[in-house]
Amino acid sequence: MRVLLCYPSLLPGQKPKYGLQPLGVLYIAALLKQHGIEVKVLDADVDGLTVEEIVDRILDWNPDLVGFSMMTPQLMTGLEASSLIKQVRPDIRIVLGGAHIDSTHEDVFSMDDCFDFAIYGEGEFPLLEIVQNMEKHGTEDLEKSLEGATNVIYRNAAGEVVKNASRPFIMDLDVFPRVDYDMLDVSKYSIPTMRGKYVISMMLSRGCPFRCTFCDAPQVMGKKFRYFSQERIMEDIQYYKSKYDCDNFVFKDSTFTPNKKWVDALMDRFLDAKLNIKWRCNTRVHLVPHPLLTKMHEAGCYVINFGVESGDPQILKNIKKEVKIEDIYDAHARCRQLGIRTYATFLMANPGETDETAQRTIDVACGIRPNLAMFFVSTAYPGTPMYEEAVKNGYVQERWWASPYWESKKNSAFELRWGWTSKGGLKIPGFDSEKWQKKATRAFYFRPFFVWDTIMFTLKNPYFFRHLWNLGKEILPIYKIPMPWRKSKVNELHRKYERCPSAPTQDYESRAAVASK
Ligand code: B12
Ligand code: SF4
Repeated sequence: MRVLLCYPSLLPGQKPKYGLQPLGVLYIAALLKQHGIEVKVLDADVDGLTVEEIVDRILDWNPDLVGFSMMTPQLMTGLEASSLIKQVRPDIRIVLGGAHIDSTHEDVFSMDDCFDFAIYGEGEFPLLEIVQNMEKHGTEDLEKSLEGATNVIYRNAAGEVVKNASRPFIMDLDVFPRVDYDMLDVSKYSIPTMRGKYVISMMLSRGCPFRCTFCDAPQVMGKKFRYFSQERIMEDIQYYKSKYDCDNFVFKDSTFTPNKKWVDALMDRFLDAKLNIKWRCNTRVHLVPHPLLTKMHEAGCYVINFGVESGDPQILKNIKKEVKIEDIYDAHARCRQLGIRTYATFLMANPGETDETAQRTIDVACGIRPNLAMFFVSTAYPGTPMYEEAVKNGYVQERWWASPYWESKKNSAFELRWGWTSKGGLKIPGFDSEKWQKKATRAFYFRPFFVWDTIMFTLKNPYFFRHLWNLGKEILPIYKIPMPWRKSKVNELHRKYERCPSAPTQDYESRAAVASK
């Protein structure tokens, strides 16, 4: 059995400057490989592949089963690629999985029939079970392979959508084999907040117990924290460090520090082993007490991404962020004092947002002086409490993801990629989110302190010049500064995808002929 797992492009045809390894498909691939199954991973996003290029690469490898991993922005691209594959090679089985499926389950079956089945929740063991069944029974008799498999949704012979029983989340993450980054080209993965030509991303835990209304993470990975053992974490880091000659790591855990004792013990291990790595994590401002933060810094913590979201206490309440404005200031000040760099993310257009609350967010963003900041529009991702609220109040269209994701044809690639105009962005009456995003970005990045601080940092750390250049090139087009040397294919591509995903798109007959040879 040959299985190809694809992470579709977020913005087809537009190669991003930055990216992180897609861990979902890598974990599934690692387990399949451990069981002797031939498996390939295609990260179409990091290469900015168009849908046709994705299909070409998949057909070239001639798999028996293709899996598409989908966050909501990747849904249409995944469906479109599935539809093209099915036109040419209806015998190839197609499975969908990922955050969008984890939160919407059978919904996708009402959108299209260009795929064979979907898996919700943690995909490793359910997919392994099905692939092993397929090895026994062949891929033709699909129902036989899916019968009794957990977390699977499919159409039976009568055309009814069947959802099998689910399995609980895996509590002991050590059962998962180590991810093999050789399945991708490690050198393609970097982010602007980190040093080094490339980074290795890892997830040391899964799950998040917090209740932020805009976030899909608790739906995707559950509300309970689950960990890899610290012995395993140490082995993996040391292995990757020496194998890839890389000392820059990104810990993608939803929230890194809620269990302070656990982190404290892990930091002791980092220090005892003289790991000497630089790493980045995500956490909340009230979860970094000073002794722990100091130890994290000593153990190589280079950047923390704080989800600040808003500078207005009532908005923070509305979105159930449950942090205080004092904590936001305090955490950033202590990081600066210790020399930990900070990246703060904000949401605009939250329920209750007004010009005054947005101005407060800008004031806080500039006041806390993070090293980088990003201002997103609150998006009603399916399955989140924010989605329910937004539909009820008419802030978004119900099932907005069933039509093309991108809202406008006029935006830059940066704006599209980061959801400035997605259909799921909240439209709060009387609030112009695009105007405020631009205002906030300008207020933050054109501040004398930011400019001075960044110049000084870049002089001491010349590696940052490359990122500064890239970020400048991404951010400046937002203000419509003419950049004649910069060609954008985005508008054109956009128009192309504004149609039903299963509509035939181009003549694939010649390819069919090639495939049948
Ligand atoms: C790290 C991360 C990122 C990183 C890296 C993305 C990457 N290449 O991996 C960055 C920072 C770039 C990112 C960005 C975005 N992200 Co993000 N991200 C995450 C985060 C924190 C962890 C993802 C992860 O690596 N998980 C670990 C692996 C093991 O789990 P997994 O991916 O869920 O995969 C499992 C299952 O889903 C399933 N599965 C996955 N794929 C497949 C495929 C098949 C065939 C099968 C059968 C099963 C299956 O099995 C996997 C293994 O158990 C999650 C939150 C969370 N804690 O889950 C959000 C999350 C996935 N992101 C989310 C979103 C929306 C985004 C953005 C689109 C937001 C935006 N502003 O537009 C951006 C855009 C992406 C971009 N521009 O590149 C949402 C997705 C919600 C949704 N319904 O789509 C999440 C859930 C957080 C949230 N905000 O609610 N993200
Ligand atoms: S935003 Fe962060 S803390 Fe809040 S629920 Fe999502 S992952 Fe958890």
